[in-house]
Amino acid sequence: MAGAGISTPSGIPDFRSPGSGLYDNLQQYNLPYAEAIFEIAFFHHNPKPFFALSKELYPGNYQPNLTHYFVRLLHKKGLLLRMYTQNIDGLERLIILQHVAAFPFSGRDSPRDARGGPRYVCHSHINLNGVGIVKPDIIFFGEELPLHFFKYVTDFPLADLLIIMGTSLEVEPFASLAGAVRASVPRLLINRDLVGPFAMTNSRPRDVVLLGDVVNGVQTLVRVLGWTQELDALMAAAAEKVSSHLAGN
Ligand code: CNA
Repeated sequence: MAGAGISTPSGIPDFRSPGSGLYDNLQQYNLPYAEAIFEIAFFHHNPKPFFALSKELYPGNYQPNLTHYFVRLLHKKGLLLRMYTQNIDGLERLIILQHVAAFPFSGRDSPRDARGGPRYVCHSHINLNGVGIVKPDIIFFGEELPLHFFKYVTDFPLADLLIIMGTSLEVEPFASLAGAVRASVPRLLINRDLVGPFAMTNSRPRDVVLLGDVVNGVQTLVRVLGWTQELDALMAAAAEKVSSHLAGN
């Protein structure tokens, strides 16, 4: 399970980190309150702030970091059942360019998102002063979750390890997925602060926490597993492929 914290090392601000998080830096958009920028009702009323922000996230502006490649390595080793991400930056998609058809990513792939960004589909045409607005295929606050989210019902009981990285576990129903693995299954949190069940008295005996920067945490785990060289090689090869893809070769 992942959140905005896995992309801050790529330079993309998260929501809630004090000072650097988006919620502390939205003054320019003149919003009634910070969350409005991701609310469907507000988007219908005024989509401009969302589009201004999402232009920032346009593919090519940011690159995947070691945490994304770690997920790729898990997949390569046949150890990844599925990645559940809350992120809209598309960096997970960017690392799967070579394996689009095979990666069990909890999203849908289409030729148009091959550059890694969210798909822009004609979900709903909203009539705003006579102008049709195309809504990106991401889930806003206040929208129904897509059907593929509910794969968790069969995925989570099958898991024998749950890794949670870079999320405040504040947003439901995503946050509650952490409780959907079997009680005997170890849960590893790699995050700057204690969140969700890890911060509560109902944490489980097999819970493990690597507090601090997510890249350092993942590097530590990878070192203990003896995978450092393999991850380095994967990153070098993939980064080369990504840059030549973005350059249009
Ligand atoms: P959040 O609520 O902002 O929480 C981020 C968590 O990650 C916090 O606990 C931080 O302490 C932690 N964190 C941040 N940077 C690091 C770091 N370098 N090392 C370790 N821990 C770190 O974000 P969530 O994802 O939990 O909230 C869900 C929202 C955020 C979803 O609706 C997303 O769409 C939305 N979001 C996505 C992006 C993106 O796509 N990159 C950016 C900002 C917000």
